[in-house]
Amino acid sequence: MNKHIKWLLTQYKSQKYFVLIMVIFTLASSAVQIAYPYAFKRMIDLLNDVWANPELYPTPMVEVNRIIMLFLAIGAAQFLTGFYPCFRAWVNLRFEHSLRIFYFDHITRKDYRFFQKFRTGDIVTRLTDDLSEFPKISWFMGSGIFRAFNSFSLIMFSLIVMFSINAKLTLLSIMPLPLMMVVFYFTSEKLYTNFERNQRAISNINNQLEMSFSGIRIVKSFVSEAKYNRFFDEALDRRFKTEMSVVKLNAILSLIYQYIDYFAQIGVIMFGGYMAVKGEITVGTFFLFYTYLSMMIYPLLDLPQLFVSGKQAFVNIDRLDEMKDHPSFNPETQVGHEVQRFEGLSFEKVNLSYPEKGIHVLRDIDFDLLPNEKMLILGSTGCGKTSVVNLILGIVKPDSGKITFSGIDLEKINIKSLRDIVAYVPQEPSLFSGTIKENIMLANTDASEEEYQKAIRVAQLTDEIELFPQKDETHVGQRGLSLSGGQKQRITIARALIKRPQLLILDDITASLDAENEEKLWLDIEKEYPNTGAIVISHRLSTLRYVDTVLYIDDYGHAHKGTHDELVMTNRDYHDFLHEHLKK
Ligand code: TTP
Ligand code: MG
Repeated sequence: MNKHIKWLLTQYKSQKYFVLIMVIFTLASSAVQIAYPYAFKRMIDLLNDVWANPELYPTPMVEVNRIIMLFLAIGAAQFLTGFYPCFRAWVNLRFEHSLRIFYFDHITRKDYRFFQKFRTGDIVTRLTDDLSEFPKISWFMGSGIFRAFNSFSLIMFSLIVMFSINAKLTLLSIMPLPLMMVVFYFTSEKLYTNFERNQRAISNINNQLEMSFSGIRIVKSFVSEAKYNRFFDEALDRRFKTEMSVVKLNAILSLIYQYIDYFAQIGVIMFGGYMAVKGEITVGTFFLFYTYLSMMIYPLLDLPQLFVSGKQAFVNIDRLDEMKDHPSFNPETQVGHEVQRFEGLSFEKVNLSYPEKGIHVLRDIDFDLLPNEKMLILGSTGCGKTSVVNLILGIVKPDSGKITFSGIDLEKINIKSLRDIVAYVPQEPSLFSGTIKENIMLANTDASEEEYQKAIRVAQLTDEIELFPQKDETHVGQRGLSLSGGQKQRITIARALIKRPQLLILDDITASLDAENEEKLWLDIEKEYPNTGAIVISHRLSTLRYVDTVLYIDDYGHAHKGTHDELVMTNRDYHDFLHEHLKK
């Protein structure tokens, strides 16, 4: 079965009761629409007959009253089916909601390579515009398909009634049908490719916007506003062109359809009129055919639209599935051995490269870390310090070699349980929209007020928070735009501490704490969080005072571990590296 159809069926199954109500509603609404002209035809024929053969109708008012009752019944049914479009819109929303949750959930479990491939703006477009805008997925699944089903049942019901009254006239009236199919076939392919191009242009623009605003400070500091404006102009220009071609094609399509409608009506008037004059059909039948046909034309033209909007929706489905199916290292973070305690860590001949950049970063790395040990990673910029941390957190996988955590192979560990006992302060801290307190509590929503106060105290934030306008209830922007880099990082340190981690990883805290505050941080950690293991990356040599051991990564990607004194004595490169640093 076609994969899109399968996809749709799975979605419908998840909402089967709503779908069932929609089916019933749709059939009822078509039946009501069909019944109205039919009652009219009965009335016309009756009046005509009463007028022509009054002797057959001794009590004509009884007959008339019966038809009036029929009209009243149709009116009542029409009232009920009036809620149908409203219900349909509601079903659209349900689909939109459940799909967005489904794909969002998948995306949050992706690794960094996913986010390198899909820019934020692109992901946002796929989750919003692709899902909810007019001819897109959720509209298609509810309104699109059921409007088509409505059209289809309306046409079928009309045809049944028409055939049962006069087969010859019916056949003559539906002749334009094949013509429309041909027209559709030739235009749809083109519309499909244009639509896809248009969607790409929209994503592109959202990316540009996202990039320019999230990096607005960089743009401004490099005085490159004009360059960005030009980029944006070009992107807008592309979108304008693709959008125009979709509009043009749509205009041509609707013009063609209008003419088909026109010819079909003329046909009925000619053939039907002729047959009515000859007495082959009654005036009521002529009326019925004319009404049914004009009622049918629009749905008939609308049906091919289903294929068009279907194709559009299928493009969107593919775009969502492309994200969902993008391979990730840890798609299942919930499986594997659970670790409860941090009982040390070891690297055995670990190699790491970034194939997309063609660089081999870490070579045959060997080291052990004991449970309560504090280790400093030193090395020149770009030597692979952050990469070591990423390996431990399971964010990247080694090319070869083995990493064990608490004696268990990292490959076999439930990564989520590992991340529960390890806290990580990234080199580039990021905050979420919300208050400072919310940002810190994020890591441990069960933390008591006391725990919270302790964490901000140890992160050397207490005095600073006093200075904020609303203390710790101060809102920080989407990326904490109103805070300094150092403030942001100290908030992320507090966020890490509130987890009471067994292993704390601090990636380059040099910028956020001066020497004095760093000393306070380490003394406080020792006091308030005793027996916490730590891996620290720092460019400040004074950090050496607070750690037990050093992992030095040289410029060839080899690692050397020992106490500072041991390394100075035995490793020439380390000696030189420190020497260089001291000069700075
Ligand atoms: P890092 O591990 O980020 O180096 P570092 O942390 O030692 O550097 P810094 O002191 O500046 O923080 O990167 C090592 C190399 O690997 C570097 O050339 C960049 C590259 N790299 C990638 O290609 N992709 C990645 O995702 C990362 C983290 C690094
Ligand atoms: Mg780094």
